[in-house]
Amino acid sequence: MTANLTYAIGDVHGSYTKLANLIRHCRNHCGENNGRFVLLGDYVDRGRRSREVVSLLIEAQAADGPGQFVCLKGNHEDMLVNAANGIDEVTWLGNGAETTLASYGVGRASEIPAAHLAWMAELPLAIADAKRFYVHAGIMPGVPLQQQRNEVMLWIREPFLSDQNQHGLYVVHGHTPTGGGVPDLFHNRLNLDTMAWAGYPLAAAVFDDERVGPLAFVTDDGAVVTAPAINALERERYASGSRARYR
Ligand SMILES: [Mn+2]
Repeated sequence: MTANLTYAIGDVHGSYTKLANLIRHCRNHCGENNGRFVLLGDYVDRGRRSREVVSLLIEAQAADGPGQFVCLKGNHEDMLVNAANGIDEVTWLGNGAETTLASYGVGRASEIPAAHLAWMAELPLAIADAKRFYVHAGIMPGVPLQQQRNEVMLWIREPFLSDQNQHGLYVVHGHTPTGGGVPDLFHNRLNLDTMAWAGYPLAAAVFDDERVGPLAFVTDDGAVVTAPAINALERERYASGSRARYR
C-alpha cells in the first residue's frame, strides 16, 4: 500500500548544495509512495547561493506540480520583494541581503530577474492538511488559524515559542534557529530552522496521514532518524511540569 508522505523542509538561506542533496535523499526515502514537499520559507539571504536555490525551487515546482511541491513565503522573501518595490530597503539590507545581491550579480533588489521577484511575491503564507498547519514563523496563540495576520506568520517568535497549548492543528515552522543544528520537536509544534546556512545540517521532517507528529527526520547527508512520538512528549510534559524537548 502506498502512503501519502509530506516532507517539510526548514530555512534554506542560500544553502544550495544542502537543499539539492536533501531533496534527493527525501525522494529516495519516499520511494514508490506519494510524496509531497512543503518548504517553510527563507530561501534567500545569509548563505551564498540564493539565486540557485530559487531556480531549483521554481524548476522543482514546474516538474512536480505546485500542489506537490509547495513553497511558503518567509520574512526574507517578503523583505526582498518589498525592497525591490522601494519599500523599506534598509531593513532587508540589514538582514543578510548582500549575499543575495552578490549571488544575482546585481546592486539592488529591483535588478533581480522579474521572474524570480514575481515567484517570491506570490508565495503563499501557510497551508494546512488534516493534522498540521505549515507556516514560516508560527502563529498567534488563541487566534483561529484561518485568521492569522501575515506579519505574525512571517515574523512571530514570542508568545508563540513558549506557548504550551494545542493550536487546533500541529504547527510546523522555521524562522527561529533551534541551536545545535537539530529540529526542536514539541507536543504542539515542530521547529525545523536548523541554521543550515551557518554550517549545520538542513533537515526535513517526514509526515504521513495517520500520525500527527513526524515519523522521521531526513538530513542533507542522507541520514534518516526515527522521531519520538509526540504523545510521549505530552506525557513527559505533564510528568515533569516543564517543556519536553527532543534533541
Ligand atoms: Mn525567517
